[in-house]
Amino acid sequence: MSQLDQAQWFTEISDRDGSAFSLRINKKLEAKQSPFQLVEMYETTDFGNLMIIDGCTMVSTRENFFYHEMMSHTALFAHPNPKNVVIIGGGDCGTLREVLKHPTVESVHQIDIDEVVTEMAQKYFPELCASNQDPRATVMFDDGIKYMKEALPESIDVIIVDGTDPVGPGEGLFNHAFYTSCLNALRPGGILIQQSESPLMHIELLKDIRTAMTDVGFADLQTLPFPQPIYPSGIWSCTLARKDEHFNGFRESDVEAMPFDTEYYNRGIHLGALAMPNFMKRQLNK
Ligand code: SPD
Repeated sequence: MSQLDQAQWFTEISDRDGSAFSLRINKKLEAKQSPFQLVEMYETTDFGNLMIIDGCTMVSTRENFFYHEMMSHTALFAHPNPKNVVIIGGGDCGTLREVLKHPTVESVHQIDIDEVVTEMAQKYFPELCASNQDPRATVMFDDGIKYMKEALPESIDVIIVDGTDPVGPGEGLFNHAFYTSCLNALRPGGILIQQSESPLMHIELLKDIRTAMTDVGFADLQTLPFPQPIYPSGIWSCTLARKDEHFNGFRESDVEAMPFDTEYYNRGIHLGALAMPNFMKRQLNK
């Protein structure tokens, strides 16, 4: 159970990074120990509602758009015609909502192992769950690793891995076996996108992710950094991996004409994220 200090601050201490991040809390809303993890909900003074899983910040009302938009639109606009999408994890449904904004998308299957996360999101982040009843969406609670292993070969255009950190239930989403299942399930030209932690603090992990994706046969990778105010270091990343083709830009004119609103994502942001900062280039040998 997370401890608040006397002045009601929640602090995520990130031992592996030698850093900590705090948010001031109005009140605790609810906490549930699921069979997989401890899910806690708080009302903050300035960031709206806050979901914490096993002591780590996951989602806040105020800033989740950075993460959810970068995890969805970068991959969907890099694909020429995404129709069938799978989300592994994603139980708060914020990524699902963004994916369903795309008119080309015909089906989205979301597989999160933990129903409690979605239960809490429906209660405390109803705006993120606003599209859950879309007829194109199927929300399932199951083992995403098993789902990908059993997926029909060449049946999916975009796979989005919106998991927790690579500890606990999220661990198996960061290895060769899982990436092989994803590669097999993607259609030619298909794209896997995964949350790939902080490029500042977790570069070794990021290198391992990229190496494993290349090892299993993905043809091309892109790692895009983006602001992430409530995660350790404040900068985060997603890594896109393309099956058997190199990335060829993204559908810039479709982004300019997109028939929906975003808070962060636009053509310039996507172009800017592709311009990898020098510290990342050096570390990733790009
Ligand atoms: N350090 C926390 C990393 C969590 C990434 N996933 C968040 C889920 C938001 N949909």
